[in-house]
Amino acid sequence: MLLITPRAAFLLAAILLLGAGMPAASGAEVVLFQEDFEGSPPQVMEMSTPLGVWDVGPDNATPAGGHSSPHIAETRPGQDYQNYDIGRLITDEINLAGTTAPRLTFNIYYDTEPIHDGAFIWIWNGSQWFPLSPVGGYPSQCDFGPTVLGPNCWSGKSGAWLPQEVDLSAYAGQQVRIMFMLLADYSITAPGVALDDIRVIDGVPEERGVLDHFKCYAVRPIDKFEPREVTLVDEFGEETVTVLRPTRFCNPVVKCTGESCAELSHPEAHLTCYQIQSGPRNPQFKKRTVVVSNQFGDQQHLVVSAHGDLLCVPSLKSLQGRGGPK
Ligand SMILES: [Ca+2]
Ligand SMILES: [Ca+2]
Repeated sequence: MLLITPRAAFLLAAILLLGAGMPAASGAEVVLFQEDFEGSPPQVMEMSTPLGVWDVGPDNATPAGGHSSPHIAETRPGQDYQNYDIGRLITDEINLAGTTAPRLTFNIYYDTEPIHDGAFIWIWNGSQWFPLSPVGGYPSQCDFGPTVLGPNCWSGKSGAWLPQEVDLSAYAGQQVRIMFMLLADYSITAPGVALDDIRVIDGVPEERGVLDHFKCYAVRPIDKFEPREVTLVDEFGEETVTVLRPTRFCNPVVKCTGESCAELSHPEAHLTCYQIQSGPRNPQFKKRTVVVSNQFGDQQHLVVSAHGDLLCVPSLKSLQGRGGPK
């Protein structure tokens, strides 16, 4: 989303181009369940019982950023979990009637004994529990000892809050509950697991895949470009930036792997990218870790370390302009 300042009328044109160059989203997101632990009581059926492991409170121990502040759900706040802990946080019932492609998203932070203690999620469909797996799979395989089979899990140190996504399409039309489980074996403990921003959403996947790949070229402006100030709002926050100059022009590109080539979804949609500079009054950028999955690898952990330095604006292109060979 862009907030337009009075001095940034040019971006209004960019937004108009966004409307002209790219189709509107085909279906709005429908939020079926949302729990950020900021209100009370939390929408959970079971948390502190039977063994009193999970609780909700202000976050005093995890890295900054990556979740809604200040409250989180965490195992044994202020202390390590205990040997043999079985911590179950089970949501209220979530109605997936009428959904087509429901998905669960949440943020997790964990610091457990590697392998032998860890967390995982299951789903209740009204009659039975089934294990769930995040998109891209769990990062570890746990071994809780001889009495529990080793499920895949989140275990060891996450180092940061990590966003997770789980496909719930198999449960469309059903009434479900989600269980977040921490299991600990008989020795060695650690701070535990924290959760926040649990959401179940429908109506997203068709909108994916409408984005083409882009190949970007270095450009310089022929006409003088007047720097201007705009305010940008995204999921990392709001900042006011100065748009300095166009530096890249990007074409949608057909990419072939072996003999298989993907067709362009929107051959008319191009990008023009501008170098931007963060304004002096913006708050200091807090580093955060994101996990991305694409054809070059699942669950790639990336540290986002600085304010944005490039703004890419959807653009229409004409080859009839000035400027030398076509
Ligand atoms: Ca929160
Ligand atoms: Ca242990």
